[in-house]
Amino acid sequence: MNITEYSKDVSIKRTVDQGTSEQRKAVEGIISRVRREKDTALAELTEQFDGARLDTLKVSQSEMDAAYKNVDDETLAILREAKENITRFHGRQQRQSWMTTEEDGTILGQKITPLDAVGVYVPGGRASYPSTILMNVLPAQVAGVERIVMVSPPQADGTLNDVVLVTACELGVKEIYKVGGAQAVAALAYGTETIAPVDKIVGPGNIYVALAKQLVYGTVDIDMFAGPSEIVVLADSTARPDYIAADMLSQAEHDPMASAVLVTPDLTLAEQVAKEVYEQLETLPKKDIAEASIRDYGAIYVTRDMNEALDAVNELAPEHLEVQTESPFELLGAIRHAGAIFVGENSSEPVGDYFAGPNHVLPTNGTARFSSPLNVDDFTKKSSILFYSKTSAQRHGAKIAAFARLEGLEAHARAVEKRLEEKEHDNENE
Ligand code: HSO
Ligand code: ZN
Repeated sequence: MNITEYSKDVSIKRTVDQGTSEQRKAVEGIISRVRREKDTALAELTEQFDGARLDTLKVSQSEMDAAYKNVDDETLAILREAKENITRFHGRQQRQSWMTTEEDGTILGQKITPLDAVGVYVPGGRASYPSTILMNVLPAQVAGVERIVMVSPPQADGTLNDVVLVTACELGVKEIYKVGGAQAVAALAYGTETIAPVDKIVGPGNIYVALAKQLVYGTVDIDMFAGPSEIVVLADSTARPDYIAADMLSQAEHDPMASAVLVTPDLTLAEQVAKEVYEQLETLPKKDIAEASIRDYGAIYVTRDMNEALDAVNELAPEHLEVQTESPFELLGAIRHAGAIFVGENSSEPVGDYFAGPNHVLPTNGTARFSSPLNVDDFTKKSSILFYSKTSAQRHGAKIAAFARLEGLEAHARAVEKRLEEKEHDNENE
């Protein structure tokens, strides 16, 4: 991991897998096949890609009950406490519908309605994280979404991971289908005999899932095109190198393409962190992944001072930012671009991955410049409310008609003027 002097063109080295044209073609093929052949296509593709022959797509209640036998009480207690924290945090994001009334009787407002149905994609294999189920399902539930559907690719024996089933069950998710990949996304977007379509698809997945989500966007909404995980640590001479190294590795172990970056004005700290990273790497079970990530995407930038370090952070716009400095809260105002900001030396990034309450689905790849963590608003939409009284129609009608004629839209103008006529007519009869 190189220690580099900061320069203005600092960047996180990022690789976002956009998929090859073959992958895109394959996904297009799968989507049109699912649209045509529905459940039959799902069964055949599941056998082809997951090696599982299924009688039914839907997970039964007895399968869910059985899963509980393989999850210990301690795990269950941790899941439940995390669920409480995440629910409470997202509860504070809820917005109210509102209406205002003006003197002339005009009423304007905004009505907030939860989406009717949301599909949550849960990857199979080793990346099937229960924390991700909590982070995707709970905000939808807090928003008031009535129908939440989970899809996940089955293992070759036709089962889903026990912890995945138990987590879903703990959240009250009853509609779970054993189907993954692009075929699951197509089923959620267009529907099959068994799976009714949803309005939005969220959750991480491999490149085929990501491409499928992109292709069905418009028919349904999707969450985001997520890149590999990123962490930037902003630190000064008061920070502990062992903490920083541990936190950088916590992201590096996610993916060989994950990036872990330290930004500091302190060269001594930079050197200590570099040393610590390699020492701590040695004993990690996922050493190979973390080592590749640190080698190819790890970086340490040394800046002239803290102001320049803050510039670097804003330029990087990281998914996760840790601030380990003497007075971290004082720097918050200057931080403009970061998905989640972990303040102070005890707030290690995994605190947010699992437990504290904020969402761990965060903008990657510099998109923190313009987007936010997954949140309750993502599962609602707004309708505007407009009411014009006779008085308001009369007061503003002529101006609106003039505006319409400015745009050459005579029917618009007349629609408004009709109300003025009625008013005159009423008056005549009075
Ligand atoms: N750090 C990951 C989320 C995660 N970590 C799930 C562990 N499990 C992306 O924010
Ligand atoms: Zn993580």
